[in-house]
Amino acid sequence: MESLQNLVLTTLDREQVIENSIALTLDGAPVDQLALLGALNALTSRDVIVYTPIDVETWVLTDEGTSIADTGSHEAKVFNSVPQGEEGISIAEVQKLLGEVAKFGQGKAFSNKWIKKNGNNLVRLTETIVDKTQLDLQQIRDTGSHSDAVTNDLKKRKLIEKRKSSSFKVEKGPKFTLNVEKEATDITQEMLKSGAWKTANFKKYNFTTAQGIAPVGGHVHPLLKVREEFRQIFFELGFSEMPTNRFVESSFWNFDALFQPQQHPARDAHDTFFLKDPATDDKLPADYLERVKNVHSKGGYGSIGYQYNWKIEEAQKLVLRTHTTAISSWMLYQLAQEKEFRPVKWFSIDRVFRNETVDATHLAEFHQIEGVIADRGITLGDLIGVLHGFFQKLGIEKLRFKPAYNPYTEPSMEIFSWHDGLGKWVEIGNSGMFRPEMLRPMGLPEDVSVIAWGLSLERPTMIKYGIDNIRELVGHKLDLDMVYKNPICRLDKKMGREG
Ligand code: FB9
Repeated sequence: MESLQNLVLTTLDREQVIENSIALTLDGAPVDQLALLGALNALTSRDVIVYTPIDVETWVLTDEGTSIADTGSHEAKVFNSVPQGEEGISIAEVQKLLGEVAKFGQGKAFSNKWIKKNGNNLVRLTETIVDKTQLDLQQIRDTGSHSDAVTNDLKKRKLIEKRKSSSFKVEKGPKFTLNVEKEATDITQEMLKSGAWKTANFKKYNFTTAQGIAPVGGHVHPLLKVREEFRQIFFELGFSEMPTNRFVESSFWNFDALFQPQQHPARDAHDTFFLKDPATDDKLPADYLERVKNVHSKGGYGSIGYQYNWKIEEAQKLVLRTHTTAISSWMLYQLAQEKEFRPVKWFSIDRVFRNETVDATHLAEFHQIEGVIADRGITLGDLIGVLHGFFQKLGIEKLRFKPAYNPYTEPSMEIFSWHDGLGKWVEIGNSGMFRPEMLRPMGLPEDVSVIAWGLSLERPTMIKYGIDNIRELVGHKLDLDMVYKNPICRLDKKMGREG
């Protein structure tokens, strides 16, 4: 910046005025006008100079235009490839010699009456030519201008384009001087100590043209945007959120309390992540644990149980929870400890972990969305009605239910919705009524039943944002631009038809 300031001052001192700064050079190279503007503003702020912008539109050559200005036009090259004499040269030969140039130059060479067809050959109509296109382009390269007729033709042929160049006329200001003192931009410790701050020349704040730095804020991940939409839907339906901030769970709450037998394959290390240290949790409610042990091994409440030797060691093993239903079971147990039963509508949306084979749409973890309703005498019909109400909020009108199996619900149903795009029914979740073998040992009253359902957060999110591979949505290879730029999420009516 300073060398530019010196260049302006010495030029003004020598020539009194700079008619057009486009002519200025520094170290033999044209001066960048944008950089020069910074120097001019600095000098203007102390009335050393005054300047007026000169906005000029000039013609500049495109890459193809530059090549023609250097080596001749396509039509001239076609003419030069045709030998003197009546025989001429075959059209095929010219195309072999010149390739694309022949295609572009032949027509113009005909219209210039430089060549003509003779059967399959081209023959010359004149001995010499003037390559006007090349000459016109060289003039534009040198002067930036030409007649309208020429510039219109060359623009149409994409050989030139218009460019606006900003430059400046610069004159001496009322306080013109060659000895411009460097402006101070900060008060330093030295200045304070020496007292130089008293006479220092401080640069004025530029509140008019300074480009502020765009504040970089945080960005919400699409999964969390969709989670928020689902949270609002549950709140609208009168549900309260369960406290799911517990990824590590005992096998007791994750499996045994849900009447999931200890030899169930889902409890195998191939399907579940077990912790090494700490490996177990022995702080489990002894009386409830005894009732769970009995219902697994001997049955009860009308059930024959699984008739196996239930082991507390299995129940104490710590795992990464495989479903948020571990929290639902803990919450229902807490509810059963209250003096008086009260109906509840709970939901949760949080991460769960499964030791599964990963693929394009499945990772070893996903977010489970779960709804739970406990009340006296509610039935499967209530569950179906609630599911219609819930999915209607997502714009999904057509549901079908297919009998299924879950260890902890009976009956259980897979939930299907009609997918317009695919023209078929697609699975969108799972549901059921918690078994008595799960609820009764908790101490819930005989007439209380609990309906529940679940789905994943990733599937609707991938559909909403048109993401095919789960690794584009989560993981260390995520394109953060996607997080910064993805639109807000509204799970509106059309979501169902796309979903
Ligand atoms: O989310 C799933 N599919 C889905 C959901 C929504 C959607 O679009 C939006 C509505 C507009 C599109 C698709 N599924 C469940 C079905 C499949 O994707 C399935 O392949 C993957 N499932 C996960 C489990 O896979 C290991 C999705 C996840 C899932 C499955 C079951 C539950 C929760 C999540 C459950 C439960 C449950 C049952 C009874 C009681 C309590 C909880």
